[in-house]
Amino acid sequence: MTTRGTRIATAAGAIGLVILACAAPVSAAAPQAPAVSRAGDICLWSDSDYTGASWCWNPGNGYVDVPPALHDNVGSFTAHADGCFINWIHVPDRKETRVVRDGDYRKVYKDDFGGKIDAVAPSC
Ligand SMILES: [Ca+2]
Repeated sequence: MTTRGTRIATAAGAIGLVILACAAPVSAAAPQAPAVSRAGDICLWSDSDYTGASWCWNPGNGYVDVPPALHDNVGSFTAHADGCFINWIHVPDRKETRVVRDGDYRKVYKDDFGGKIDAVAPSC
């Protein structure tokens, strides 16, 4: 009787811990605004002066096609990581690239390579 009661109490305690562990990350992530430029990211905006639709890439993501809102439509960017902007001429053998270095930024980029960007990758 005593042994059984202890087992149930232990099981209930374990379930309580699991619920707490699952709940914590959700409440911690909720206040985060989208597309905040963090260390280690390259962030792109659809308009100049870091405005409009935005999206951030991290080198750990590997090669990524930019979202539709930013395809051939990057108005500004900030880089807090090294990377490579890619414009595909003919997949997979012909591309134009621009090396991006940690610390690079452009307030106005659409009249340059920003108007052509299709993808971001860790290196060119
Ligand atoms: Ca393009």
